[in-house]
This record gives sequence, C-alpha cells and structure tokens, in this order.
Amino acid sequence: MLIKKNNELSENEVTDFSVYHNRRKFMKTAAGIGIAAVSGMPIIEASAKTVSPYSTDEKLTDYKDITTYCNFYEFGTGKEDPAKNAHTLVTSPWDVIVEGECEKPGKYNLEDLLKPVSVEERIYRFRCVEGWSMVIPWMGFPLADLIKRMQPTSKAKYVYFETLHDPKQMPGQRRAVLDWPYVEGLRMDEAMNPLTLMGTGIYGKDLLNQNGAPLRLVVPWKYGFKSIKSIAKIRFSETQPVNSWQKANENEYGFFSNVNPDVSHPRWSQRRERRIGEFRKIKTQLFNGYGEQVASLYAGMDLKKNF
Ligand SMILES: Nc1nc2c(c(=O)[nH]1)N[C@H]1C(S)=C(S)[C@@H](COP(=O)(O)O)O[C@H]1N2
Ligand SMILES: [Mo]
Repeated sequence: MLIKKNNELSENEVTDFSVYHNRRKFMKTAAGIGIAAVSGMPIIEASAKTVSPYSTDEKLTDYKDITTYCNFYEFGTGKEDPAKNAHTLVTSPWDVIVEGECEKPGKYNLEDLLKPVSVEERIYRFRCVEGWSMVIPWMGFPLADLIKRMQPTSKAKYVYFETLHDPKQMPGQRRAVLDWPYVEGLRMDEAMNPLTLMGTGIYGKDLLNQNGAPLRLVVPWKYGFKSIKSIAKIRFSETQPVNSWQKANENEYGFFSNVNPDVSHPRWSQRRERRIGEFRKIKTQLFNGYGEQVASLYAGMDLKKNF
C-alpha cells in the first residue's frame, strides 16, 4: 500500500530539520551511486535527476508550525483550533465519491484509489490569502493521474471538490460560518497541470487531520483556500463551480484566486507576505513564483477581472 510511504520517518526524526535534510541528501547520493554504477555517468549529474524539478530549495517551515498553525474552519476559526479539535475526524476507512462527466463514476475506497499511484515528495511554497506563507514538503501524487483514470468526457470542463459533511465529526459545521460542506473547483487545465497535487502527507508522514487527512488538494500557485482538505467527493462538470469563499463574499474571493501581488484584496494589499517562523516580510511573486509552469494557462485573460 503506497500510502505507507508517508510513514518512513519516525516522529522525532520529522521534528529535526537536519536529520530530514541529511536523509534527503543521503537518498539522493545513494540513488546517484546506483545509477552511476550501472551507466558510468558522473554521480552528481545522476543524483540531480532524483530531485523533483518542481521542488523549491528554500528553507522548510517547521513541522510543528505546519501542523499547529492551520486553517480548517470545520474545526474552528482560530489558527490553533484545528490541531486541538480535529481528532474527532475518522479518516479510515475513507470513501471518495466520483461523479459527473466521466466514464468511471463510483464510490471508491481510498486505499483502492491510492493503490496505482506512486507518492512522491514536492517542496512547494504555500501562500495564504491572509498574507502568511510556508514552505512545505508535501507527499502526494499528481491530480492528473487520478483524473485520467476516471476518464472524463468531452463535457468535463471543471473539476469540483467537496470536503466531508458530518457535523458529528466536524463540530465547526454546527455553526453557519460557511455554507457547508466546504467546496472548491479548478478548470480542467489547472487540474491537469503537473504542479497540482493530491496531498497525502507532509515531511514523509501521513497528513494529520488538521492538515486535511486523508486526502487534500495542493495548488501552489493559488491562495491557500483553493487547497481543499479531507476530500470526500469529486465531480466533473461542464459549468464553473462556485467555491465556498466565493459564496461567502464574491467581492473578496474569486474562482481563480491566483497569487498575484498586483491585485489587492479589497481590505489589504497582497504585495508582501510573512513566512511563518520568520519575522521579516518578503515580496509576493506572481503565481507564487510558479509563472513558468502556469502563466500560459491564463494567457489573454484579464487577471484583475478574473481574480
Ligand atoms: N475543508 C477545508 N479546506 C480548507 C480550509 C477549510 O477551512 N476547510 N481552509 C483553507 C485555507 S484558507 C488554507 S490557507 C489552507 C490551510 O492549509 P493548512 O492548514 O494545512 O496549512 O487550507 C484550505 N483548505
Ligand atoms: Mo487561507
């Protein structure tokens, strides 16, 4: 079962950066030697190939910060609420309903859904619309792998996602903070982009409930709220879905929500961001720095209108 790949590190290894980085270096070198021994290639060149071209080498955010400074309104609106409250969520067994415009709709057990995928590590910048950011070593697989298996029809123009709706397990859903369940959507080309991940873990371990276990979306060039947690339903649709934050306030939150320092939130600037764990602010980059991979998706679009 490939989801186990997330469990390679023990708890105390995970909290220690140097061990984590050394292990990564060791893995790279070991893989490099293996390839070099077979092919006679220089070790450095061979080992470089084992690093995901999509990963940033910026300083990682602390595991503790990633798992205690969270947004997950199903477990409260405070940043520290999800880590305290999310233990009531039962993530195994877990089903994902796939429906709409595809050839393989159905109710899938998560283990079956994950069996054919290979989980890999991707270190991404993650920018929240509120102005903070993190650098997170995700475990996951490209959403495109899952979409292809579901064989979307030619009518499938968007992919819609829904979080589990169960106020017994998610006490925040007893209050009308948002229109539950939390929903999100991507245009098909955004969903198929190789950067878009289905996240299953962080720092080589399975996701904790507060980070969206057992399965969440990770879209690194968009504001954090697009990365919907604890996904229980996926629908292929012909029409553009309305996401939760858009429903809550369409003047402040749009469908695309691409990270863009030139488009202010009506109540604050998006020019700068604070990395969690650091004090200084840094400049926010267009598409969160992933323009090379995704700018072409929006060619000819007015990004001020399509915010
Ligand atoms: N179901 C659900 N998904 C959600 C949210 C939420 O409240 N509910 N919050 C979003 C927001 S605003 C952000 S910034 C990220 C936060 O992810 P993290 O807490 O794992 O860093 O999750 C997103 N996904
Ligand atoms: Mo957010």
